[in-house]
Amino acid sequence: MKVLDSELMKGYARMAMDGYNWGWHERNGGNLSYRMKSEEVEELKEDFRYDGEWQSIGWQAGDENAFPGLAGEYFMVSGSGKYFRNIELDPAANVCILQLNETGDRFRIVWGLVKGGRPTSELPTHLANLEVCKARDPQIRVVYHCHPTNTIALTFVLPLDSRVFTREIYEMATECPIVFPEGIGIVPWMLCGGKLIGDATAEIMKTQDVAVWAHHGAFCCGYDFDLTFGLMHTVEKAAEILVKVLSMSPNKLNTIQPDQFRQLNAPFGVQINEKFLYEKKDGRIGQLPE
Ligand code: 2HA
Ligand code: ZN
Repeated sequence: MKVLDSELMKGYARMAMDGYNWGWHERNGGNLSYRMKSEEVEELKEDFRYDGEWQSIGWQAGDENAFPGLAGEYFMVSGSGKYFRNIELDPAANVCILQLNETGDRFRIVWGLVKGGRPTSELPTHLANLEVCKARDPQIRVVYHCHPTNTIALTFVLPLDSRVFTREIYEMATECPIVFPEGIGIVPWMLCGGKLIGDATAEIMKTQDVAVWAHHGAFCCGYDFDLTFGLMHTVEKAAEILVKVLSMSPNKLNTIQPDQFRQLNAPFGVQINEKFLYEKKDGRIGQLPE
């Protein structure tokens, strides 16, 4: 089968367009990677070419990237400098499928980027995340990076502390702790595109599905495009409510209390991490645990 006719390509392009339509992909912002299933590789292999040169994964000076946990695997990845708004229009020019070598430290392009280019500048972070996510749960295949407006705005006014950020987001929508009971991790501002920020993000993704990059954007992971997009959408929706609340008042008159969150655990089959359910002194938004 041709890659362009596959359900995988359609699902990938739809997610890219959804993110663009939500305003999370200005210019060439954001990137999306998918670790392919072996049956998808088998089905699409006839459309691959194996004459591409093996290339190193890091593009910043001194970066030595190796992902032995992903050796030999295939990934659908957006192109560096490509615009999400063009992906659906011309997937073959804006997306590629790459294969890692048997030691996981080189890749070659087997499909796509037909007008030239490299995979996303954030490839080290994507592969670092996909590697730890695979070790945590082999069903996790999608890693998504975008620039969601309200989530980013909050990184200027909330303490850059995973507990506070998560708790304030949780309080904005009952659904949040059910969708991401392990909360949101925070990466302070760091140089993007390199190994250091990749490692910091992957440290979070060992246990959490969402990582916010202060003053930049967010990363999330999931089993498939629907779940991963839905996760980002849920976080950003709650962030938008918080921005509205903060624009009215620095304090909340009413909110969801820790014991009310705990009531969600049994009926929804989740275990909300207790570190987010600390007591607060008053309704002030952004207070640190005692
Ligand atoms: O330009 O979003 O973080 C792509 C990015 C880099
Ligand atoms: Zn970015």
